[in-house]
Amino acid sequence: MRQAIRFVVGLVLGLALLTWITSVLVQRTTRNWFERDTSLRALLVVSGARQALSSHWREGQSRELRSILTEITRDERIMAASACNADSSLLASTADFPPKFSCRELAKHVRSSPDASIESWSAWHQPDSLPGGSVLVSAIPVLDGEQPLGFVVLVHDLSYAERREARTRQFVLIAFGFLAVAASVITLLVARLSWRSWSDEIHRLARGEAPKQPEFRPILRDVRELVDRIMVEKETEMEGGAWTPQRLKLTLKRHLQGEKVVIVANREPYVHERQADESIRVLHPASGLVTALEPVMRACSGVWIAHGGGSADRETADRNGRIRVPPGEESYFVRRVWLSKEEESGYYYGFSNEGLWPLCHMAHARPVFRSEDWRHYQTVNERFADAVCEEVDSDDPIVLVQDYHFALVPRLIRERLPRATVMMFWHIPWPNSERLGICPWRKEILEGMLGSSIIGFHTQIHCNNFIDSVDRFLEARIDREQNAVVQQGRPTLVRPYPISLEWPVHWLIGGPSPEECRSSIFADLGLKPDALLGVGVDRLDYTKGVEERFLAVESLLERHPMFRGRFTFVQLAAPSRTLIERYRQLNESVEQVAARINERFGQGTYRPIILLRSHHEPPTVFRYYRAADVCYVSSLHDGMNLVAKEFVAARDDERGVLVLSQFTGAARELTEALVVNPYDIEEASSALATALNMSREEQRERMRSMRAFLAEFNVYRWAGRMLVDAARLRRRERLTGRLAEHLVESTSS
Ligand code: ADQ
Repeated sequence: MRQAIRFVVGLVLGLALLTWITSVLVQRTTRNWFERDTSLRALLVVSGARQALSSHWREGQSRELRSILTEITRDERIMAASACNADSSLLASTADFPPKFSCRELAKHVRSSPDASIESWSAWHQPDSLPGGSVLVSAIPVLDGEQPLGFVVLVHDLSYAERREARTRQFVLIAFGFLAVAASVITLLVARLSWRSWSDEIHRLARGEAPKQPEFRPILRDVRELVDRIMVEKETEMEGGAWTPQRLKLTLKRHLQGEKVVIVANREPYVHERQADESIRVLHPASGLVTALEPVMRACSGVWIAHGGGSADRETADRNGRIRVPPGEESYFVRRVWLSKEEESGYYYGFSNEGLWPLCHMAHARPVFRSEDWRHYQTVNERFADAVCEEVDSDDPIVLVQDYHFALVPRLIRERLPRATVMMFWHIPWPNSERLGICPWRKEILEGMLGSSIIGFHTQIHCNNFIDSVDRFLEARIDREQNAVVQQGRPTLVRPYPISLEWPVHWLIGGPSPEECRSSIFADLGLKPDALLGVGVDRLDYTKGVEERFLAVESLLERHPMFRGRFTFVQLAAPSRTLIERYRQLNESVEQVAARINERFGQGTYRPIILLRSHHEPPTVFRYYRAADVCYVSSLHDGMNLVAKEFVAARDDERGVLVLSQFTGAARELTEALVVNPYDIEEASSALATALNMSREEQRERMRSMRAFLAEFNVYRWAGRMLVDAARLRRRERLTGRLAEHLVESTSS
């Protein structure tokens, strides 16, 4: 609009200049015409009276000449006339002839012809002015045969020409003024109309509606991206950059109209277990997934659908399997799905953990695929999809499907609720396509996952592996620019969302100080005050590299005798998947390795490795983190690994060193850790030695930097980014839906 106004101002100024030039030209041209007409008229008048004039002139009859001149001035445009002799003397003149035009003066002009001879006399006309206005003076020679008698002077009134010029100028001005106004109004009107239609279209696009004018379609994506970016920037500005539960709630409200979130996960966040004394205890399972998602759920509310596996789960839930959690806070529901022993065995232990888990982790365990397990996996996935449909209260719910236990659920939900926003997060690595080829049901798994709107992995490498797998095994279009897989026109975005922890971790609030933790843990473990403590916290899983970790401790004591008798490594190991043979073997071998090393380097009550093989509740786990000098995470392959992040989060005293396997997703983010190859036992043991010898200054610097990273990149940001992306996609899908409807309508009409 401002541009249109600028244009109009320019237009008016231009027209004003044009008007001025035009009026000057018009004035000159009309003046020339008038002068020429008047001169011609003078010649006609004089030649008409020539005979009478010359006869009286010859006789010198000035009275008669005067009356002829008076007769001539009856013409209303001839004001006065005179007759001048050839010698420039006045012969006769009308009464009011202006003395200004004397014969002598005029004779100069009349004779100003090149040879200045009397024969060359010719008519002369010159504009001049009198007090009453401008006049044209004409001097026309009068001849008697060849003999010049003198000349007649006529003074023509040109004021009428001036009046006409003024009127013409007025007309020109009015015409141009009208033109300027009309052009300005039209310009402003056109600008306004097109601005309105543009802004209407932009509003429609921003609201996610289909554009009315087809030419707007190409800019649809640009506008949408711009709007999204502005919204995200605005949000970041408003919230000062930090992601908190409140901000996550706000984001959910703003982007998803506060709709409730449905989570589908195998593991429930609160397990009710009946104890030996018949009392019921609530346990927090040792699971990275639960650690990350539980704070998100507390912030968002909604329903968490999970397998009810606790011995007292049934009796604590209502008849629909629902229970409000967290105990005492009750901000969301857990909906428990009951599975038979066979189902649990086939779906969970069999296909998920003997098939998919080793398939996705490069930890040299051979995947086992049984048709029986696959059938259970399909049935259980259907059961969970049914549970989702029972729990949702709209036809376009937001469902977060978690992990490799539910690869088929996204498609099953999509079939039942086509408008749902389904996000699948795969918490473990995704193998390369060659490795995925081992799985007999790779196509079904990929198809199942592609029912999602967004599929998230911890790292870009896993996203790339997934897209390559789709490219290799399915008929689908890969949109490399968008990192999306498109099937039947519907895209599934594939994005990295590195998972993290709540910040601050609520288990630490009001808990004991690092000094208190250290003294109580030292007392519990019977350590000397000058002892050095290393800690490892894991589910007992072969991917976590616990054996390699113990071997690194052994190598440390072997190569650095100064630590013998002084360094103790405590391993909290939660038994996991113990029904699987490979895990039973692991339990045994870990125990054996620890015993062998303790045998080799133990003295008196000193044991270099303390293996605490049981589940520990989070407050205990955090006490260990806070008491330790070093934490060693030695995973052979790990999607992210939250233990590494928990250790950093626990150290608000900025002490302690993290030694971290390069094969964890966390190693890409916690770059100030001592990053090692856990297979390289010597390198790992050197890193342990470096950690134990590290100055407090260096420990502080490294810890401070990692803590700053975790404070910013916390789990609320993780969930927020995913949900904002989901909201964006939802708007896009709604828009595409409307666009499709619009296109159908316009083609049918
Ligand atoms: P997990 O393999 O379960 O998760 P991880 O990220 O290491 O693993 O988290 C384990 C969680 O269990 C931590 O919160 C830890 O405190 C807890 N824990 C471990 N041992 C315990 C014990 N003995 N007693 C009590 N609690 C214990 C999967 C992927 C990971 C990914 C997470 C989250 O394998 O790569 O980081 O999901 O996406």
